[in-house]
Amino acid sequence: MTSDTQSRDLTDGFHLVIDALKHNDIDTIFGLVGIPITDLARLAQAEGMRFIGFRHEQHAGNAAAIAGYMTKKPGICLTVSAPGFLNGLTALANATTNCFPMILISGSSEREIVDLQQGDYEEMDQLNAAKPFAKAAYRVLHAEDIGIAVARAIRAAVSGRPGGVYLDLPAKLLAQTLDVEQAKKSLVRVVDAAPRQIPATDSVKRALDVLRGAKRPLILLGKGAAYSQADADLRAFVEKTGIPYLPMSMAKGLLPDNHPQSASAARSFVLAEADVVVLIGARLNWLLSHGKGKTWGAPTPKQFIQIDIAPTEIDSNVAIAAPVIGDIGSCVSALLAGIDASFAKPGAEWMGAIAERKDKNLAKMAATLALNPSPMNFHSALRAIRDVLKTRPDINLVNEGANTLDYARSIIDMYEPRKRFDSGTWGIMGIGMGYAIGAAVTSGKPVVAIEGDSAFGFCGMELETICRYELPVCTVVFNNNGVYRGTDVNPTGGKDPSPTAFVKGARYDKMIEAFGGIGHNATTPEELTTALLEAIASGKPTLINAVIDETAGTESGRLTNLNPQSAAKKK
Ligand code: ADP
Ligand code: TZD
Repeated sequence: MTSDTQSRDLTDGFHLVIDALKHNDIDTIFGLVGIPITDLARLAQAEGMRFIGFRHEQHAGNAAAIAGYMTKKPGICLTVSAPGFLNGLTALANATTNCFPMILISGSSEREIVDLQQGDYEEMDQLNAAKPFAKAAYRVLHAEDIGIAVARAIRAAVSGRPGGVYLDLPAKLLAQTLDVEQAKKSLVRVVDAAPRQIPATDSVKRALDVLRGAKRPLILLGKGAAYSQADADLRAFVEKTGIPYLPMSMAKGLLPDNHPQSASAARSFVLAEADVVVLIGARLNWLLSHGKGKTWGAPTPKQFIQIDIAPTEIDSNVAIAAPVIGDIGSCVSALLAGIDASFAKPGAEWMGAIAERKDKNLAKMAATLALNPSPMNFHSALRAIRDVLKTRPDINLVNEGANTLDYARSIIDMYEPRKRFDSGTWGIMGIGMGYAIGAAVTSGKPVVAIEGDSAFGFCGMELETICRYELPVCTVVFNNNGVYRGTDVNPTGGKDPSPTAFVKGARYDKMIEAFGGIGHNATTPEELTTALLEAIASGKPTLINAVIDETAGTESGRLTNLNPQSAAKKK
């Protein structure tokens, strides 16, 4: 080093990455360290950011994604190169699929060696690998570009339809030096990262015209509506129009599930019978039977009004009569402005038919929930949890599994927005502990994670992370000894268990005890209630092994029809 460079004040790539994130009010990184980013994580902590270290990158990525969904700021996940990056990529793809804003930042190996495929440590062309799974992907080669790259990544993640963004940081970049003054000037603070997108007035008028012609209208709220944080306007729109609504699973709580206009308990009926459906931040994908077929009461013609920020979502599966393109807040407030005293609320016939269906279905469900079979089943266990959670609407609920997901979604009511996090658009298993950690860290509130035993297995090692950071997470494992159920046997009579079977009578509660957490084994709804109340009151990392009848539940939960059936019979 010359005396000239020694005398100048220098900074480097490590510092610039942290400075650029902090410059944009990002205060938390979820990640897993190693070459070349260990010092980056250390520096983040030293500079006052929160670094939450995981045991596997997929869960760090899931935590970042759910933090993004909760806050409308991109969640940050930091990984090492090739394998660490690939572990995080599943979470990035899941975030993009679910429209959650996150940024996966990965260190990468030497460009010259990677591009000539000369075999570097953890060699991989990560930028190109990330592209199909991300909304955008960028690489930074010069320290003076770090500021603009971070700004670009933030804007790409949160503007328009949110999604996952990949940022590739080659090892050499982190060590590059830059003059402090020049470095300061290179930082970019993103102005208006997700600008309002105002819908065209003619599209609003068209939507109102269609709505006025409806005899049996229905509003469908999706997680895009929950994400938009337009809570007051959404509620006003539902209440002013008087239209019954259905929340998609993560939109539960946007209006409290016990709202009189909720049609959840008459879901099949309203989907089949409605003549005009207002989709607000919900896609007509498999979760809504693609907007056609028996679910939708075919061949009854339906008219759809669809509010979405992504114009290409319109007409994805069926014709949309009235698209309204813009951010949900702006679209809903524009529609609200057109709902005056002349707007006729839905007629008594439609509302009466829904109420009748609701009463019938709720009475049926109440009878099932009142049963106390031994061993406990999904219903009696979920009744116990429901009754506890009713008293704590502020608690975050994470939920995955097959039967465990399907039953919990319909049995457990939500009362506040953005408190329910689940398998989402992909129906993915393994999000549980990542989402639980992300939700606990982001909200500072307790989390209850209701997990199928198979689902939990994808992410169980993160119990150590939960214990290490002393997070108020109570995991309830619905243990029925297998994937879906625990009763399958090997048809050959051989020693290997069936593909769906697990060790019988496993004690998942012992796992958390290994890390200093609190374990409970619950075999009755009463034991489950006591354990859950204690867990919530203590705020301590807890795992309840809820022993569920291994014959309860069905293959693939409610998705049995998606399993291909072989027509050929083996002799
Ligand atoms: P669900 O699974 O709950 O039905 P989806 O994930 O299928 O919901 O749909 C969410 C939709 O919301 C996506 O099409 C996305 O483009 C849209 N979206 C997300 N954020 C906004 C926003 N702020 N304004 C308008 N639309 C949004
Ligand atoms: N792998 C991944 C990543 N996601 C998946 N959805 C699956 C595999 C397939 N799968 C399901 O769709 S549900 C499920 C698997 C393995 C587990 C169901 O068993 P469980 O829940 O114990 O979690 P229940 O309540 O006992 O049905």
